[in-house]
Amino acid sequence: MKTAPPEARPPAGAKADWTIDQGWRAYSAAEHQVWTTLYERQRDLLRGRACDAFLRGLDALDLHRQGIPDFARVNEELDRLTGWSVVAVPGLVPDAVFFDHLAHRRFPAGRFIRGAGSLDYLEAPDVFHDVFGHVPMLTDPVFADYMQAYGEGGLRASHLSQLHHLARLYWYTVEFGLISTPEGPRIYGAGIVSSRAESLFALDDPSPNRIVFDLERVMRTLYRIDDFQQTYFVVSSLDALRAATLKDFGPLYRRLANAADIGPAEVLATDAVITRGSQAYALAQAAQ
Ligand code: HBI
Ligand code: FE
Repeated sequence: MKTAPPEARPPAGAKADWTIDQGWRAYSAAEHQVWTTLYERQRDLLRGRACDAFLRGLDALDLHRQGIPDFARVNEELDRLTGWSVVAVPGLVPDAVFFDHLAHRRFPAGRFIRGAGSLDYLEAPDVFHDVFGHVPMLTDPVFADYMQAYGEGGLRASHLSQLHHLARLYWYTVEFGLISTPEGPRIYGAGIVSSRAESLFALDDPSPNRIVFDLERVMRTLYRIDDFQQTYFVVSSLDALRAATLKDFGPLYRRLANAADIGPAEVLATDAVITRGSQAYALAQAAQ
């Protein structure tokens, strides 16, 4: 995940906390149509693939009604459910700004939406990635607690220069996390649910590893920002994910300071392996 340089100032028109007005009335019919196209495609695909908490959140917030959701309308229900709100930002914001918003139950979401010609890939998070991908899970009280705890941890990690370890935790849970269910792994990560191809790849493809979530292991594991993940981590429950982050990270950070990074495709002898991937996809991509 690329982030804005730490010394950056808010762009013109943004407030000191980098928020801007969503300007919902300014969206064109074509932009609303892009949302509706993406929404309808993913909603059908995710039945039976996304976890229950995500699907419940998607329905509770009624994100389909009028194309790109009006954050003010979404926030009425979201605030009632878990005290979270969505705030519009111009794009990626500096880590410290991002963590401060999360610590105060505000999720920063891009206001722009990808073009109709590039439905399947985008450089920076757009409103579909942020609101369709991230916001439904924020209706779940346990995940809502986790995201706030992550923000508070991020503010502390910034001062301990352990941000890169914490960014991996975010990447392998909030963005690309899987959760185990009696029917098998299901998706909760925003980067997966907002991508048609990766919603299929993450669950069905024999290529990636699927390994039981372990906090320290995840925080040592490098990740890809330019293609499908080579390893997905599977939490046993949202309660377990929250519990993992509600403990003191001090001793963990001290161990991490001397621990070697783990490659994105590596499988360790100590891993609880659900799927040992072939990495066929990544190898084919590398051979191109
Ligand atoms: N800013 N708007 C926005 N959205 C993000 O997801 C985001 C960010 N800044 C930093 C960031 N993510 C990552 O560095 C997190 O891992 C902290
Ligand atoms: Fe994201």
